[in-house]
Amino acid sequence: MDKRKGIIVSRQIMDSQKLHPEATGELTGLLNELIVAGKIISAEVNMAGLADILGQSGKTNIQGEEVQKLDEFANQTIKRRMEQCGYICAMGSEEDDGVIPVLDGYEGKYTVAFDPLDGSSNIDVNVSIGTIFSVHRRKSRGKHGKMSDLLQKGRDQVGAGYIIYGSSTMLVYTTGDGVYGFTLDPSVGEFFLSHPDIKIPERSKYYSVNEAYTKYWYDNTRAYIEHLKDLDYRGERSYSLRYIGSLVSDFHRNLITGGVFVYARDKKSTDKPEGKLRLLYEAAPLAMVVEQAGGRAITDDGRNILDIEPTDLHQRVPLIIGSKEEVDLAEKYFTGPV
Ligand code: P6P
Repeated sequence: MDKRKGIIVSRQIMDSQKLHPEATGELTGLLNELIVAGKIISAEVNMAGLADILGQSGKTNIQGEEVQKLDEFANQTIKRRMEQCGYICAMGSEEDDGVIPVLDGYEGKYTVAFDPLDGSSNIDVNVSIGTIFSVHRRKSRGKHGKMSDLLQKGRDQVGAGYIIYGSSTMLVYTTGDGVYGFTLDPSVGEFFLSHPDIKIPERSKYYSVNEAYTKYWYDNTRAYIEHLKDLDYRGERSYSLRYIGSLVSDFHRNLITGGVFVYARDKKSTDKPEGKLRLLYEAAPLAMVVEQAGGRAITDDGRNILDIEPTDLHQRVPLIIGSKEEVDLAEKYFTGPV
């Protein structure tokens, strides 16, 4: 069936809202604003090679990383829409230092934390990249949102998801009632439901890890990866290594086909003792998506990503995320004797 005659994303979001009689429509409005931002970013990403928007902006972000021009564009696009949508009280972005306020008089009851364009090192070589977002209900009182409204654990998210700018642009999100995937038809500028109720296969087909770091891994990580290979060698399982170096792309492929993504702590990055990936706007939103799809997300000492109490907007966290069987196996390796 031509899915372009199917369900559009605004109807799906409205249907999800109807499951919650107490809902006031603000989360629906917020998601629709994020979707518009995604469409704007998608158009720019797809023209990147032509529109002199590749390359570095000459700026450095809070992480001390070179900011790509498209990073900056994506960040500004989302901030401009969010600051005046009236649904949120505060924002946090991978590209910005602290709490990003909304326009005076436009405060709402949610917060959003986002990575505007994850995988930006791949932008100039035409590899898929993505926007990741996480939505919480504000907790504080008073006019303006506070950092405490952003520093909430993943378990308390009311919505989470990502937009992947790849061979097609897809939105994948959850509000706690399953995971839904929509594909953008750029000819009409509409997201159509293409992946209803996504469930991640219980067993992985792929494992995703940067094997160049093998010498830097701690023993349990090395033992776990070697065990996956051994299962393959003994014919008990069959894996392929797929590692794009773009978290959203590696996660999305594993979500659809079954896979486990591993970015544990290592001895390589002394400035990143907790690993490279960020909790609030990378690990936690993807952990909500994967749990809603039947998978799991843990740290390399067995903690559930969704139960970690954040202490800093940009805190990093080790991440093992994907198919239940392989994450269960990882938990054994990361919590038991090696
Ligand atoms: P490495 C991209 O820079 C990113 O933050 C994630 O999207 C990706 O999974 C990871 O870094 C890749 O890191 O160290 O393997 O290059």
